[in-house]
Amino acid sequence: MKLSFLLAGAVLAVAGAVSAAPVTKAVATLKSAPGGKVEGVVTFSPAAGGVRVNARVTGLTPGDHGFHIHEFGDCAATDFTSAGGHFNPGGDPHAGMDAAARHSGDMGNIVADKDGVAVLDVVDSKLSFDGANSVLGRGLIVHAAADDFKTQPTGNAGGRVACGVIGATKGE
Ligand SMILES: [Cu+2]
Ligand SMILES: [Zn+2]
Repeated sequence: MKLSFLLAGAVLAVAGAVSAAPVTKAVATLKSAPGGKVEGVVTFSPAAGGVRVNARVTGLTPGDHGFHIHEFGDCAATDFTSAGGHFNPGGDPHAGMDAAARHSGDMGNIVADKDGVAVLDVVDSKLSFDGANSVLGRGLIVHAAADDFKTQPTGNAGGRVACGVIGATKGE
């Protein structure tokens, strides 16, 4: 009786230690809005001065597409409005990625080539894997149109053509 109780406690302690390990890598797998054919994978990994964001998105119309982290990791609504507005824990205005004051989720535009393929490799200084700026559990949205970096609070980037939930993944 006493031994089994101790063993159960040890198992719980080990499970707790595992779940407390810091997350250092995350991924969002994008799904298309109904009728679209946008697909993609966005990965998040540690980098000096922030979080490295790598994306490869296909099935886009050629040109610029607003690319943001949104507040909620909820892609349930068919128009993806369930993901909420731009991820903005600092209460800043919407802007481009090089602006000093911007939403933490403002990553500018991805640019699709003539085949509809866009790739991105940036380090975002406003993102992290913990605390108020943690990407975990947030939403990743690709828009139909270009982000103009000015219009508040959306960048006037149009509808939402793809959505993904940013989840923890196994580190290296
Ligand atoms: Cu957006
Ligand atoms: Zn924004």
